[in-house]
Amino acid sequence: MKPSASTNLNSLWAEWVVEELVRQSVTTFYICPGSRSTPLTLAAARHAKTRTSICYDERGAGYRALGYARATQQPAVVITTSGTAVANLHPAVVEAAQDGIPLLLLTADRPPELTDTGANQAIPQTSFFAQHVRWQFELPCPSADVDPAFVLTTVDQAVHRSRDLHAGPVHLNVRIREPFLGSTSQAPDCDTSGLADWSQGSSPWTHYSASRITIAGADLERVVTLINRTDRGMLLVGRLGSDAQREAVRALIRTLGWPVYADLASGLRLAEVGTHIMRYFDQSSLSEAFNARCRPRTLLHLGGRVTSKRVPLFFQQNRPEQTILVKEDPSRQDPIHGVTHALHCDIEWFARTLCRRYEGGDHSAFRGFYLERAERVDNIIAETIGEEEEITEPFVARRMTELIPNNHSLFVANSMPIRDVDIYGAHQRRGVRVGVNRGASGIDGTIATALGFAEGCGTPTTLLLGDIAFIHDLSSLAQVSGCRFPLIIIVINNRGGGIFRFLPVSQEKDVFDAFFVTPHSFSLAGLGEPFHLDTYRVGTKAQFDQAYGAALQAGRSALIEVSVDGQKSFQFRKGLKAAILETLK
Ligand SMILES: Cc1ncc(C[n+]2csc(CCOP(=O)(O)OP(=O)(O)O)c2C)c(N)n1
Ligand SMILES: [Mg+2]
Repeated sequence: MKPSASTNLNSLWAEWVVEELVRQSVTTFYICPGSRSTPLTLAAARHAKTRTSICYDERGAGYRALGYARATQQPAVVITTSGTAVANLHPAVVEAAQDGIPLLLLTADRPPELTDTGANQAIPQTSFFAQHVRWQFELPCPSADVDPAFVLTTVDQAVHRSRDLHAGPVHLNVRIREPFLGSTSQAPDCDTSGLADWSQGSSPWTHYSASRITIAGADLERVVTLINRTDRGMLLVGRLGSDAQREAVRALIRTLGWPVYADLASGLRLAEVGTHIMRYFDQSSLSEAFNARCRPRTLLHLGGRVTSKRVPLFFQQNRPEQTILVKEDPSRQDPIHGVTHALHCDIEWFARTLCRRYEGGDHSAFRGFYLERAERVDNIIAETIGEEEEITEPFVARRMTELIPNNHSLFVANSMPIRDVDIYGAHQRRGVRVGVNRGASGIDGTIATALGFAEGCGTPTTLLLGDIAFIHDLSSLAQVSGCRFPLIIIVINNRGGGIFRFLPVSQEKDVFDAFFVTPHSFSLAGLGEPFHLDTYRVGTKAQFDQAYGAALQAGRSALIEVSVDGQKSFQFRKGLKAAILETLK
């Protein structure tokens, strides 16, 4: 690219920043309107190779970028003006940091002479996200005295730090002095001769090699020997980041022949991967008789942590002799303090290596024990949900996973939706990509994250969320119709936070409803209309099939409000749990 002649250094630096991002294959920009960020916005908007979306609010923009990166492992860029605009990015930054998701923030800031002077819309922005970012840097006000290559190497480092190894959020605070609009018709007022070669080409200034950590020698031998020698092994699969990882783990599942517990975030939970997946382990592990017989000697945990509370509890009470944890970043992931071997290395490499090195015995008896019970539990769940005439939350979770087409993506909100899909979800949906925000497990930003996830996957997407999570992110409804891929929002309106019914505080009758469930009588479907969404109201099982089927067929973004009785769904889950325990006796 040839830098356009500009008498305004702000424009020139902004053009370099955007061009270098594009050369690093970072082309998705979520832009929030504002004045101080004008040069950045213009550079992104006018670049031929960027894909830009306008977001009205920065909180939603941050989450949308997070959702995009969840699907692609590539950062999207968020551009904001100064002040509280920056502060609104905080929740998404925290979620990205907790779950190792790339995110690139370009926040415009005032020049030093307007900092801490009472100037309008000026807050301390330097190091604003301090402990939550992988890297932060301040680009000073553009100056002819500064080597232009500094701008490019700063961008290269920012991209590298956001997506390599310990991926996560990166913050570039960009100081900009007025005027914001520069002429593009005159010669640039700084020496750009050092960029001559760069300008003629299309490569980034600095190529960073992608890192891949492998282990060797005694560390690898020790673990391979343990795995080869164990007679009762179990595989636990948490969040996996990429399709390449999933393919490698699928191959490992076939090679080991061990029983497998696949978390919803693994992307394997809803798919049929051979006959090794133990479904409903979460529910099965409730039976003491079952627990006594199914403790593995060796637990091999690949990827992120698991959604279920009961699964870690099971391993705390039935400790395996060895717990081997394999994950790609160095952070601790061991809330029950059970890990005996922690391998910080590339998951795909490890799975493929183990496939080649595995010489263990036949685990079919141990696996069969699990699978036979899983099938019984599966039947009980299908029967019980089928027989119940009223629409319940587990029904919606299960039915949605039966109806969602294989080329769709699915985003599931925290609170009961993620638990219900994890426990009751069907398992024939191999092509469906699944996203969840389990880094900090917030109920916020869910609609925006699902939108970004749809854009990252490049597919129509279904979002399942609760009414309070929906209300939390109402402002993001304004972004939905601007998305190129249809988002079908299924909001389960049980009139408050149904999850709290499972907690001991539910017995504190004087405060429970008002302070925890936070009941309301709002009708939510109508909120879709002003934002150009097709709307559906559902109160029965048949209506659910009809509405979801129609929304899928229409191929447009839609809002489906499913009204359920929260107390009845709670009782239904209790009954189902009792039936599962009975069958496992
Ligand atoms: C940002 C944030 N605020 C508060 C919470 C605590 N919290 C967890 S679940 C929940 C209620 C969610 O209600 P809803 O979305 O309707 O789902 P339901 O429990 O009914 O399935 C709340 C407030 C949280 N996890 N994240
Ligand atoms: Mg609710």
